[in-house]
Amino acid sequence: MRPLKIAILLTVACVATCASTQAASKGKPNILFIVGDDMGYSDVGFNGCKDIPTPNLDALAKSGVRFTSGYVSAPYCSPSRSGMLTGRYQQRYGHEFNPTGTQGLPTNQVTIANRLKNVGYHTGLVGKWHEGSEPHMQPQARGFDDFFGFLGGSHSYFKYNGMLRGTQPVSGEEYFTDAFGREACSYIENNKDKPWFLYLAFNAVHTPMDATDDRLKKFTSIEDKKRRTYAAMMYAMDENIGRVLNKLEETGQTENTYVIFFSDNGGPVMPSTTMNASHNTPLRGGKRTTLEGGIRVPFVVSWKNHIKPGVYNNMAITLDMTATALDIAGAETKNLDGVNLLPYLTGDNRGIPHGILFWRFGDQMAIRLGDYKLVRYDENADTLVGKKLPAIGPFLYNLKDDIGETKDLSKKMPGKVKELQTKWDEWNKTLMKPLWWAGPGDSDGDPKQTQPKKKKKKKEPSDV
Ligand SMILES: [Ca+2]
Repeated sequence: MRPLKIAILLTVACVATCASTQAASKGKPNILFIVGDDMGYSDVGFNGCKDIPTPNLDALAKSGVRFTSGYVSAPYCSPSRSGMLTGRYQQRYGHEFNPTGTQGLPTNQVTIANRLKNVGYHTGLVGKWHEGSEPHMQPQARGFDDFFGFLGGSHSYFKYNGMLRGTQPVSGEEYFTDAFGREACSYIENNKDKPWFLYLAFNAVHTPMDATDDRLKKFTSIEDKKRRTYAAMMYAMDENIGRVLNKLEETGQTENTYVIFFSDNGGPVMPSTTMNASHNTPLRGGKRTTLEGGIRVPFVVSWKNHIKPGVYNNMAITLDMTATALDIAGAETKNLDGVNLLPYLTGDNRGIPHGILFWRFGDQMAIRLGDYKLVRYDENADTLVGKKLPAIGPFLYNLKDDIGETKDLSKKMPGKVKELQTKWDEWNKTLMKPLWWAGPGDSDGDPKQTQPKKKKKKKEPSDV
């Protein structure tokens, strides 16, 4: 075939494809996922926080639905974010623990970015990835058109070593949380004429405890230095969420944007975790446990004029946020564990999204059936010895009467224990063995360990 003819055919094919993509994407809502890192359950105003103002998050919650039983699928960073990205329980594909070295979100899984891109969305990630640092596992190999951020699980908020735009290093001096807010605003402005998906993945308020002086000065009344720094870090994230929501308003996109917010796990309050002075009150336990403090998180869905503002008390999980987004975008929804929440929030469906939810994290487990929860958890949550201990239990709690998991009912209600254990065992049979295990020094994303192509030279501390 002659070159001119090939060129004409290619042009015709491209025009046809572009036209079909444009037609498929016309009128679709934008999708904005905002994720906080290691936030305490009660460290936002809408969950009762008194010493740290979060006016912008509170406004977001007020504009939409605040969930009182909103859960993540894992009690720490990478697997929790992985479940959200695929809309599936991450133990189904072996991603039960944080990756190190060449590990990452298995490439046989499709992400929400892949699925949305297939129906004409422009896709972007700003912030923390933590799903693999190898070239074939980086954001732009997993469905994201744009990427600005870092690949590991945590990072200094001031040092740009490891910050990337696409695959290229970026230098700068701006505080990371501000840089992420600015980048998110640019993304929203630049893509206003087409449907877009933005995963705004803050590393705030994960360690290291880095804050700007101007914000620290606002919290001199907080005596505990770590809590003061945490407050300044939270305030910075809240400010930047405000900038992003304002940008939606300025560009006339608020009514056409489905927004969600959650923290990727509960506040780390147990020695040997990345303790940041967060509070999970009234929940017990925290990050790295299957107690409520590890898995029940601040959780908001907002879509102006589509979702009536309110409070939702039935169980939901982050996998649902993904399923909802895919459904409203007209994207493929096969093989998901999440369900579309919209019919439940609008009242079109008077049932409940989930009668039952499950967790597995090594030898820890949990199942919630209605108000009852059966749980095995790391004994370090009780002993606070500062190292992982074998899981103890099972214990049975009625969360309706006992949200703090203080009154074990397992001896009084052996039938309920058996019922929940049997259901959990059935679910467990559908899971894979983990593709990798948490290492003895699982440092939860220490930047020294997760920089691309940088080999670990010495044992990392477990509390970074
Ligand atoms: Ca986290």
